[in-house]
Amino acid sequence: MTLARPIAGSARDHKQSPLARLLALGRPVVMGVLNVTPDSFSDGGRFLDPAAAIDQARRMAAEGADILDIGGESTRPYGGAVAVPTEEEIARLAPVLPAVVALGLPVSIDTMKAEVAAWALAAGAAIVNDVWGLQRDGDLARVVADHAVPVIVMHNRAAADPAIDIMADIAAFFARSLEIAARAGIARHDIVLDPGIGFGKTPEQSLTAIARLGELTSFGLPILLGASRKRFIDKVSPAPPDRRLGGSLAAHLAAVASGAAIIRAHDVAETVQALRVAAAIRSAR
Ligand code: HH2
Repeated sequence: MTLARPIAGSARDHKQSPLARLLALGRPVVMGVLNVTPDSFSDGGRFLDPAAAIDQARRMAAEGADILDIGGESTRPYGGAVAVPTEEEIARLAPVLPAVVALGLPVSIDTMKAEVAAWALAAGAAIVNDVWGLQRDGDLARVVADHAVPVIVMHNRAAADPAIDIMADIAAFFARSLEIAARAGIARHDIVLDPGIGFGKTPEQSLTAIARLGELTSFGLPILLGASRKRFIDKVSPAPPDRRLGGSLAAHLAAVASGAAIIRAHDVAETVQALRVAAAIRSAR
């Protein structure tokens, strides 16, 4: 596969990325989720129509999102995803992504495919979000390095194993991803780590990953958490995906208290409000 190289690949060497600028604000950064898919686990089909997707992006921007995370393939944390060919994934994104970029917020591309990432970066995306932590598509690390953009490295497993020490597994996975990234020439300051709530984990392991999130700060890299509407919430307090806002907020507040720098959420207004109130309470001590 031949992937076009950017014209000025490392011209950003001495400039801060838009993500680095957000992280320097010293408050949690909110990433709004935009799924241009028919089968996402919580909102599949709602934003497959380009006009509906662009409206949703606009709404999330108005509600205070700092980053918009757009995906054209469901990662289906709980299995059952239909693999989407590259052309189909790009065809879903093509009528939406340029309009989302035009809103002026940094856009991340949620894909595990190098070709889709290269296409999205050429179309103005500024961050790559890989739910396989650079370990699925062997070309993805090079695309990220060539464009000198930040990458979200998420922990994942083909299947959950309740018998393993999930924190040790996450740490070992990150170590492998960091090695791949270093070999490809990705700058360490461009890497964000994400324990991958709901991915290859039992609900109990997802809870453990949130409870022990602080341990992952030993990598010295920003941490992203995406607990929004995920199934572990249902295990604790039964509710369908669109009724899990309370659980999502509880998990995200706990994550920020443990050092998470970025929160990935579907319900942007409520998430921004919860984070602001939690911060105000902290500073009123
Ligand atoms: N979760 C989902 C998708 N992408 N990326 C990161 N970095 N972290 C996450 O926790 C994460 C992610 C699953 O949520 P959603 O996008 O709503 O569902 P689907 O993958 O079914 O479209």
